[in-house]
Amino acid sequence: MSKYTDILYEMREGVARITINRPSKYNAFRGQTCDELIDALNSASWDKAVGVVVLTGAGDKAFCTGGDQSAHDGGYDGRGLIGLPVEELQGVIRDCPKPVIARVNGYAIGGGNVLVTCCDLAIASESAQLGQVGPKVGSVDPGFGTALLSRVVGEKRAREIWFLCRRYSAADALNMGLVNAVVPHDQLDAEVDKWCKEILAMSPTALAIAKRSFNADTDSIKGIGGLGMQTLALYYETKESQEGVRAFMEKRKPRFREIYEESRAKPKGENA
Ligand code: 2NE
Repeated sequence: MSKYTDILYEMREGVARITINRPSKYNAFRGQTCDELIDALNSASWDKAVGVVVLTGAGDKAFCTGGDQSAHDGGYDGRGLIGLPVEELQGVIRDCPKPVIARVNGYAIGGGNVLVTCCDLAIASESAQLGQVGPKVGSVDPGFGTALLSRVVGEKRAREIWFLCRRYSAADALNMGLVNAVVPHDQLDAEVDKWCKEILAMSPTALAIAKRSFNADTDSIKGIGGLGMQTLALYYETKESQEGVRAFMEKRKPRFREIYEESRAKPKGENA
């Protein structure tokens, strides 16, 4: 019996496949999901029989839609600064000494999009849609979610993605370098298998050195993320952030500007 409730872990012919298994929540992660992903990624990282890790979501709708908004009440339901150890999760993807491939089978939104950004490679179904929602729902993923994204797609694009919160097709994501390949949905597994087989023929140690060398250039972003999460925890205590979560759950437009203007009109110390 599996020790996991929110994810699936399968190991076959050198490939560890980790699946976020919460399709009814569009594979959004809660605290428990993050902890299980961290545990599974650590296992795959240090299992010598594993040569490649594939990260994906269950079902056809979503890869991952980020933090589970139904478990967010001025903070999420798990451990860490914001109730979700996302910075640790992103760190284990980067620290894993093997290539981690995002198999993008559907929506990669919010923190889900950040996971795609952190993975070494990404292969998407034609039906996938990618994008950020933070400023639309009272959140931000500082660190890898912003600064690494700008390394991947360029500064102007990264700012557009965060400031406008649009959804991008898989073809758009390919054009901007956020994914490596796009294939028809029914060919996604065959394509992922092909990439895995090619990687498995390579020297594992050379791959590990190459990955760490790529990472070395952007590892300072981890520090920015830690600082950012500290700030995010304070932001989550504000009415402005909480309005974003409520509006999403109530399926209505958020009243951000009104709340922001009201808070600025108050004397110092009454802004929260
Ligand atoms: C994913 C997206 C674009 C889909 O839109 P649409 O219109 O196709 O479907 P709908 O109706 O919005 O969603 C379908 C069902 O999935 C749930 C919805 O509530 C809805 O449930 P029902 O009404 O059918 O019961 N759902 C989707 N995403 C969810 C989520 N993340 N948590 C809980 N339930 C979710 C659209 O749904 C969307 O934009 N989702 C927003 C995702 C979101 O707000 N993510 C969190 C961002 S913040 C974050 O990830 C984060 C971070 O990156 C770093 C630190 C902390 C947090």
